[in-house]
Amino acid sequence: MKKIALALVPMALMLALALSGCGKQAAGGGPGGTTSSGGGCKTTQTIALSQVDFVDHCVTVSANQPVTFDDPSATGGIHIICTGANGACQADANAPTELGAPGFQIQPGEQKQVTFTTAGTYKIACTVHPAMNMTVIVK
Ligand SMILES: [Cu+2]
Repeated sequence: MKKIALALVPMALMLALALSGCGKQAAGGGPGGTTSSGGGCKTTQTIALSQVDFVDHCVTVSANQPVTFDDPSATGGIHIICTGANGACQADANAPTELGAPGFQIQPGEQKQVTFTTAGTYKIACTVHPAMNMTVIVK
């Protein structure tokens, strides 16, 4: 009887460890473990466009490196992009000149490169689609 009891103690301990280990894994895992950083903004030098919207609504880019607006031929649309909000251009002295009013037009299959030289937060809009808004954080 004593031998059986001694054998059961390590088994019970291992079972307890296994259960607590599973609990920790479940708590740590989740949908948040992607490449995004900086408060939900995706770090990238490419701003993808869809037919009527930006694919990502907040991106973090590096200053003094080209940022590419990418309008795919299959899934893109016709856009006129500028700094602003809700379909209206708003001047931003620190933004690239291409983003000043009236903005630049881009069509499916085209790419447009601009370079932000000043760190800051920029609101980007499309005058064709008033609901098309995004934020670019330049670091
Ligand atoms: Cu648009």
